[in-house]
Parts: sequence; C-alpha cells; structure tokens
Amino acid sequence: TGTPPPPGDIDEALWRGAAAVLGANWTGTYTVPSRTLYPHQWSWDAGFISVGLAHVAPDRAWRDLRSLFEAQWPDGRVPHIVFDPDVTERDYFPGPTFWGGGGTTPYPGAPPTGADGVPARRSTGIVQPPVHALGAWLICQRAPGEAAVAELRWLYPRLVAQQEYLATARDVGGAGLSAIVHPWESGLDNSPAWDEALANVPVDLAVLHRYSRRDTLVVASDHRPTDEDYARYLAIALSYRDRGYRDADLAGRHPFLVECPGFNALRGAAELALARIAEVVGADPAAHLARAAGITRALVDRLFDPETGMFHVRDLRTGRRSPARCVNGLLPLVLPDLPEPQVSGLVAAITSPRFGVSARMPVPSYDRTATDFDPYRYWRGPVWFNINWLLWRGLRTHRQETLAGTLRTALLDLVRDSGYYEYFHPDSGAGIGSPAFSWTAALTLDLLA
Ligand code: 2M8
Repeated sequence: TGTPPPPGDIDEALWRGAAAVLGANWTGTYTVPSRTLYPHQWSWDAGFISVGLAHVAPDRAWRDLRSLFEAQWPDGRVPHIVFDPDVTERDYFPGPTFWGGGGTTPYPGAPPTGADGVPARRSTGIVQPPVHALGAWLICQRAPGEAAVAELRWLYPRLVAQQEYLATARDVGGAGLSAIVHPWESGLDNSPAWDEALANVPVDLAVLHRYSRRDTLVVASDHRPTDEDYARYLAIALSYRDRGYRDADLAGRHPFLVECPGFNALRGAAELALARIAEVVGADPAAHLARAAGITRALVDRLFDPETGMFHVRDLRTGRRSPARCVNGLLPLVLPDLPEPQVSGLVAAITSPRFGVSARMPVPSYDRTATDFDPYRYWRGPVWFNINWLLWRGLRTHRQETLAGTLRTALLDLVRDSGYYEYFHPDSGAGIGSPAFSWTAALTLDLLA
C-alpha cells in the first residue's frame, strides 16, 4: 500500500498496523477518532492525529488541521467537535441539533461560512486542550519544506487567535489561567478531578431522558461515564448554550468553572510551539515566550500542592483545590521551565505506587491507591495513550531518559499485545472502548519513529 516504509530497524508490523488505522479513519478531509464511537472531527484528537500523520502522510496532517481551523469561531475559539453533515444525528449524541438549540443555522458567534465560502460545518461551542500548535510544529520538523512553511503561514494567525481567546475570555479567575466551562473541555471527561465541582450541579435525569445516549449502545456502559454524569454534562452544556455561548459574566452564573493543570500546561506548551513557528513565518516570538512563562508561574502559584507534590484542579466557584490525584495533575511536566521542586514532585509521583511506571504498564489516569480507582471506567483508572505520550515528552524534556525509555517500551508493548485501543486496563493491559482508535495509532507511529 502507499504507506512509507518504517524508518530504520523498528517493528514493521506495528508501524504498518498503525498507519492502516489512520488510513481507515481518514474521511478525505480529516480523520475521525473512531468509526464506531466518534464519527465527526474532534479538536484535540486532530492535534495528536496530525503528529502521527506527519510520519506517513504529511499532506493529510496539514489537511486535518486545516479542516478543524476552518470551523474556528470569529472570537478565536476552536470547537471541540466539528460535525460531519453526512453523518446522521443518531450516530453520535449530543449531536449538532443539541448544540445548536434545534436551529438549522450555526449559533450566535459561530462562523456562517467556512474558509472557502462554503457553509460552515456545524460545531459545538465548547473547546478542548490546545495541542494544535505543538502538532503543527512537529509536522514541520518531521516534513520541512516550502509546503510546510505555507501551511504554517495559514495556521499561525489562527493559532494565535485560539490562544488569545483562552487567555482573555476564559481567564475567569483573573490570575493568568484559563477556566474550563465543561468537563468535556478538559478531554478527561469523567475524571475524579471534577467530582467535587460536579457535586454542586443538580442531577436531572428527566433532561437526559428527553434524549438517548448512543455511546452505551456501542461500548459496555460500565466502561463509560454514568447516566448521572451525562445528566450533569447536559445541564452544564445547556446553561452555556442558552446564553449564546457567551463568556461575559461566567463567574456569576455558570455552574461549572474550573482551572485544570493539564489544559493550562498544554496552553503553555502551545505558546512555546508558537514561538518556534513565529520564527519560521517571520513574526516576533517574544510575546509567546512571555506568555508561556506567565502560565508556568500561575500554575505553580495556584494549582501546585507541595504536600502531594503534584498539581490539582481548582474550582473557581468555591476557591477549593480538589484533593483528587489525577493524571492531568502530572501534565505540567511538559513545560521546560517548570521549576525544580515541581519537576521532582511530579517525577516522584510518576514513580510512586500511585502512578508507578513499571516496565509493564504506563501511567493510569487516576491514583491506583484511591478507594474509587476503577480500572474500567474511562478516565477514572484506565491507561490512555495521548496522556502517556505527553508524559513521555515531558520526561525527556527534563532529561529523565531512563524513565522515558521505560514508558515508551510499556506503551509499545501495550499496542503490540492488545491493539490500537482507545484505553487500556491498567493491570491486564486489555484494550477497552473503541478498537482502531486514531490517536493511539498516530502516537504509536511517533514513538516508533
Ligand atoms: C471522549 O469525549 C467525548 C466527548 O467529547 C465522548 O465521550 O463522547 C474523550 O475521551 C475526549 O478526550 C476525546 O477527545 C473524545 C474523542 O476521542 O472522546
């Protein structure tokens, strides 16, 4: 087939298998995360997918990012799902009708037309972690040249607008960190990190029963968020939607406002990637570097707990930091200017029995020693590939080469033994959720290369 051969002496079957997953999930203009469970374009998935596509089809890597940014809103936000008009409403819930409030046009604030003047694809009005500048920079490193520079010129102002939106409209706490307005924005949907903040959102199952979940028809329901979770997800989304997805005065009225260390660390990493991209496109990197430094400082000041040695989410409605030790609290390791005490704390956590990277298993999504650790339920225990790939990069950034090597081996063993699954059982390594999952395949390619 057209897949470029693997570089050097690597596991060729694994490489070809991963490339085949990306090939099968390619729609012609972007890649779906999974044919069975997620038949549209997802924001942070697109960033990770572009990193893998860079190794086998750089033109597709750029096209994927372009497809996503064509749906960017005029205020700079990049929607967390961009819907495929040819997929029926039944194939994913909540779909475009829910997010659009039943109307046929996009919503207040959404772009009426895409970049080519065609009607815009419909989208949600919430966001996901901004991993796209990092993706763009890695594509350019892997496949440099004139085409890459042209793509970076197109993307750069859009990436800047994305960051600007997060730095201004979403700085609800006024301390330099972005707030997320929905657990879905974190990408770690049902993580225990949100339990305290969600406890204040009433559960109205009648709202949920007006609709029907589709995910639990495709995947075992005890591997997914609960109905109570979904009832709260809908209530929070409706609160935002029914006020036109406006961000003014969020503090006074919105039921869920949380600062997430993972989301903000990735925003910092995006500023650093933008500084590199700025040099290529002839812009000034200084503002990006300054903003990245400010994010790192704010993370340390507001979200680091010296007692646990890791970062925790902060609920802006109560001012409380959640005690839960979740994997998003390890992600600031991706920041190269993270001070030494924080780096040591995170490395200690990663090697402790709570998250212990052994030769056998990568980092789970939640503290293994917690009483409510659940090895099957989505972001409450299982191992996720994208997070571990970020930690692998973070460990290398902080010259933890041995640990990074152990983590890489464990990740590759997992896909070799179980396949390119969405997530994995943190003891047996069995694949859970959707098989043939795009970011698992994409990041396998990057680990192999
Ligand atoms: C999961 O989230 C979606 C909602 O956005 C869902 O459960 O329906 C999460 O794992 C999220 O991080 C991911 O981007 C998405 C698509 O892979 O699936």
